[in-house]
Amino acid sequence: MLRITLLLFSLLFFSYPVVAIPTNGLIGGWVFSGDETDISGNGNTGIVDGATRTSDRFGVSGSAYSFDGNDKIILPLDLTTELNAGDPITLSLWFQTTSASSQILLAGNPGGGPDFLSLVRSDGLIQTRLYGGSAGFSDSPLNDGQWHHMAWGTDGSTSFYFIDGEVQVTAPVASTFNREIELWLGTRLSGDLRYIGQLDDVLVYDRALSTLEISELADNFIPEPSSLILSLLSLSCLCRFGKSKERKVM
Ligand SMILES: [Ca+2]
Ligand SMILES: [Ca+2]
Repeated sequence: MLRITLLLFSLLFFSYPVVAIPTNGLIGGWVFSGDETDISGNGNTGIVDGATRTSDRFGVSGSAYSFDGNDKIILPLDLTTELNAGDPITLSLWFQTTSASSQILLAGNPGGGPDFLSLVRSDGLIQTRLYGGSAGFSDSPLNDGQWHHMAWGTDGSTSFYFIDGEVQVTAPVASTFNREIELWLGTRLSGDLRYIGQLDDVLVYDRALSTLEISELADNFIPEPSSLILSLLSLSCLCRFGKSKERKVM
């Protein structure tokens, strides 16, 4: 009975991702698990305009959003009340695209400025900007139709940029600064650079996440079928071992 319970628990635990979202400093979070609630508790529910629900990277239906080139989602997080000029910030999201033209994943300053921007370019590289300066480019094209995690930000003086938990080329953060009243997914207010692809699990922090935290965010959200099998096998072996040990003692 114990063995069956453990196996059922193991199946449940390992077949679904280990959700390890750091909550310290989380000022906005949208994981789209059935709705657009802000999981930070700040109440900034996302406003969907045209984007449609789709399966996330685990195949769970209705847990991510698809953009067809005519859509956006507004995340009404008012950074003018959350941040002072030059404060640390981390932005994190997942995307999946095959786009081969310049398109916006996320844009702050929806009036057209470059702050808090992430953009897929025609060469498939993902460019980020932060506080008006370039935070860098991805090391390689990422418009391969696979889900990728990206996180970028600054500790207040040095910018950072990670793809799938690996550090990318970074650039100094510019001194210019605009705090945004909302962030947009899929386009700018001007309506240009509309995104075609999927987006999911957008997180905003008022601090710089550590390299370990970013790596864990990327890893813990990647389903690993091989480790699932290994885990089940090792658990099964452990149960067998425990059973035979019990017999010996008796
Ligand atoms: Ca999701
Ligand atoms: Ca649409």
